[in-house]
Amino acid sequence: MVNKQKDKKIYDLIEEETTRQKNGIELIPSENYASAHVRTPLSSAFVNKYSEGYPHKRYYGGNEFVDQVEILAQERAKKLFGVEYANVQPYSGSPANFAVYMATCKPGDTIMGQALITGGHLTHGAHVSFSAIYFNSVQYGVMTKRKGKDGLFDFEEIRRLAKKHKPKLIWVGASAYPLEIPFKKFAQIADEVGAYLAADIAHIAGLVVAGEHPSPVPYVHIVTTTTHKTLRGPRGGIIMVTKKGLKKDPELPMKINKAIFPGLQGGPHDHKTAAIAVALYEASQRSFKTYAKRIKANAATLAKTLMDGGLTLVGDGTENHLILVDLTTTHGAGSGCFAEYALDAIGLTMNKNTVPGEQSSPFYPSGIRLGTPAATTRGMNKKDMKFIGNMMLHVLELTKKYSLPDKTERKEYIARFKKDIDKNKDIKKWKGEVKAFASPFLIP
Ligand code: DSN
Repeated sequence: MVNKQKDKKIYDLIEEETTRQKNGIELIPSENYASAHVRTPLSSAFVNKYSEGYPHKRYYGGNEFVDQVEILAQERAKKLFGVEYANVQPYSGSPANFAVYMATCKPGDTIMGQALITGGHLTHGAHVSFSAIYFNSVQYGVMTKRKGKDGLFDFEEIRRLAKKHKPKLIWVGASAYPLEIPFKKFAQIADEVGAYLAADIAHIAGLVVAGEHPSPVPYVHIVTTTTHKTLRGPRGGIIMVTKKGLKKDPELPMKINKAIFPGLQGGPHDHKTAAIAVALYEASQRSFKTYAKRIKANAATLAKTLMDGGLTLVGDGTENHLILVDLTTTHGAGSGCFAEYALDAIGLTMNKNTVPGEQSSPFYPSGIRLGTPAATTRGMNKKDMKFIGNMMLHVLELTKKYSLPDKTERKEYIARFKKDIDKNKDIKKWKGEVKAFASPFLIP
């Protein structure tokens, strides 16, 4: 606890953020609430330590307990995900992915990943990221309509691109994809062209370990994840190598270790490693399986409520924790920014997002992305999802009258829109209702 007398400014900001979280409902699908057990190591004595290197091979003294913590985290990750090797030092998901590039490619090599605008991640080859600046990035997209078991993936096109460009590394895994990912299909293509296949399961890791989403482990060579999304740990990352990965390249673990340190990072954040170990323990418990099941059941109910209310969902629903609302036909291209602002104004936090076939731009996208991991952690159930869905429908009815103007008029128009929303009587009333509804649900 920050002492109010010693640093009132930070004390007050923490109080305000705590109140914001309590009175609203967190629906950003990549956010969650870590338990008190997970949060405790973050302010433990491990926060004071430096430990460059790996267990029993450090560049600093005094690491006998850090070593045990890191080995415990590695072992728990290996057991939980069913992999041969785990590096628990990445500061987060992007550095984890950077290290995978360093371990498998040379600058200039060709890599392939799902385009950001269609739900992929920045680090899978988006033109503004290191992954396209230092590598030759080929991007695959998704279709606007699902194709049976393939979801939104067009495997003919992905295979064609892979055969044409012969990437060294292919990424599978997304930040805004509402359907199950058919890892086996990606593996067939990667194997045909001799590429490394890396699954970035940051969003779905919690579902995977609970058996609520098929695991990529039998099919891919490398798995990366963040630890703070559905996995419900502290902010951090893990890189893993599967049996198949070891078979392709027995030196992969060594290459990944070297890529993380000294290639990319300095001292690992040992306090966080301890928290990751606790989170992995929690995720191995039976209660976590129940939690993951409920995340999906809640997402399905919320998706149905929104569709029954006339909204269009990418993939016609959800098969995981995430929902992507495509507002293009109902509200107009670029209307995600109005939706995000107005929903936030009543305490429903989610993010504007591009949609497959995007007709606007990443800063003024045509969709909103939401999910149920955090609300489920607070104990909300299917009935509560109906309340959230109906509140969203009210707000989105109200934002229908706003549409994104030309670039020249945007600044003034959006400023006027925000003023309208801030003084709107219905918004104020709904904000009160969301607060009354949400505040009794405890945050761990
Ligand atoms: N920022 C994360 C997300 O929201 O999905 C991806 O890294």
